[in-house]
Amino acid sequence: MINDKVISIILGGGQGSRLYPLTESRSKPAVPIAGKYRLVDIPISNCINSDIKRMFVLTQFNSASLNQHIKNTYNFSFFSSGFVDVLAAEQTPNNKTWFQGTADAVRQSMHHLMSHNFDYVLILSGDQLYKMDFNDMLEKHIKSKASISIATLPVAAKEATSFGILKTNDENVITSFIEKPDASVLPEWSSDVSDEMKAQNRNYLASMGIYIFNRELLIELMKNPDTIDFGNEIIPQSINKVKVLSYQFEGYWTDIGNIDSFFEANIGLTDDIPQFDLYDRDNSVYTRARILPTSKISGTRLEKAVIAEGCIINAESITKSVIGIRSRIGDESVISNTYMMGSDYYQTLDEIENDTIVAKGIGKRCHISYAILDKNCSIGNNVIIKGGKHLKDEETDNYLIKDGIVVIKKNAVIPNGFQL
Ligand code: ADQ
Ligand code: ADP
Repeated sequence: MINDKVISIILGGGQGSRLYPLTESRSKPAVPIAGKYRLVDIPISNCINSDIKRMFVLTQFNSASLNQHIKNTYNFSFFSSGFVDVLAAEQTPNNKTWFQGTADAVRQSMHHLMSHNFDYVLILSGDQLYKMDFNDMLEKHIKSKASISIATLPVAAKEATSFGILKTNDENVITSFIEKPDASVLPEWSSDVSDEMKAQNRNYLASMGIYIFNRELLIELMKNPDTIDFGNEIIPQSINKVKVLSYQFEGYWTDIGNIDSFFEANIGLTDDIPQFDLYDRDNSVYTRARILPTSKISGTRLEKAVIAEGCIINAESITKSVIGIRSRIGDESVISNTYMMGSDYYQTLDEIENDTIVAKGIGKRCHISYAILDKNCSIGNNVIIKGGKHLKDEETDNYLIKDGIVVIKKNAVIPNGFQL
């Protein structure tokens, strides 16, 4: 089987500064999404569903939550050669610097790869929401005798400046590539796309940051210490030197690298038919199997609410919101357009009933909208948090406002009566 010849490298994140404060105490792959998963579960699930079972997750910042999650979730059977290993930036006698860019991160991990048998390396980003069958990409890569394949997707001009943009010939071979082009040069970079894409004004072919490299080529490229990044150096320098194939993808794919896109991706799951389908019998999204009770809901009007296991909810209403594991929401509270990540643990009844401390979860008579509540937040009674474009960017010990979205930090305590 060809997938036995593949090792996957998941780029788990540099500093993750665009997702701050969600990355304040954990590495980006460990950021909780969709009420019960973590970011890294998306590329790992795509690999498992494609029968690719050897993965390295590269991260700059080695958090306890990432290691714990991977260790407790992806236990491959005794008879399988599968593994998911976290490789954190490490200092060795030969290398005193941390990962600089994506290529540098892969370079520093090559010695771990070399002890395995493989013909192809599949390089993935850790902050994207999508489902893809990598086998199809791999088959096309092999069939066309390419040295590198890049998954590509048509995008509109507005987004094109944040991606690597490319052009291909009739055989889907990439003939030119520019990383994050300036808007002024963009018109020269449009491509002939399908009628459906044209109708949506998606005329630019973007790199999805998903690459297949042939083993010997990657080893050779990694010998040059001056190339730091795939998008800035490795890819543009390889075009017209080796055969670089474009693998066209037209399904749902979104980059969730900043607070705004992270919020939209999560709230998008509450749509009637979400673009990212978690209810797909052929492509499961895997995560840690927790022993949690069912959710208990009383007197709450639910409208487009996605609710994870183990919650105790007495709110008045929950609209267009994702409520994560072990969340507790008190009487008469009104929640809309909110992603609540939930709690890592339950408090005892004594703790919840103790009036001198604010209990975990959301108290009574609160109004919360356009917010992300990180894990283990304690929101008192009568709290009003109304995000929206009227709010200016701001940061305090307990919260950060970015693009109108209020992010309540992990473990934050918001006192009774607080208003924003
Ligand atoms: P960007 O996403 O801007 O563009 P980059 O910042 O290099 O590129 O990140 C790619 C992935 O690698 C992200 O998941 C990031 O978190 C991770 N990463 C970055 N530095 C890392 C490090 N030192 N260690 C581990 N992981 C790291 C890239 C391409 C574009 C393409 C877009 C598509 O360069 O051409 O269009 O991806 O999203
Ligand atoms: P995050 O999801 O924010 O990255 P972690 O993964 O570090 O958080 O923490 C989650 C784990 O920590 C869970 O397994 C949970 O059981 C445990 N945990 C954290 N705090 C507590 C606590 N105060 N009491 C019991 N367990 C806790």
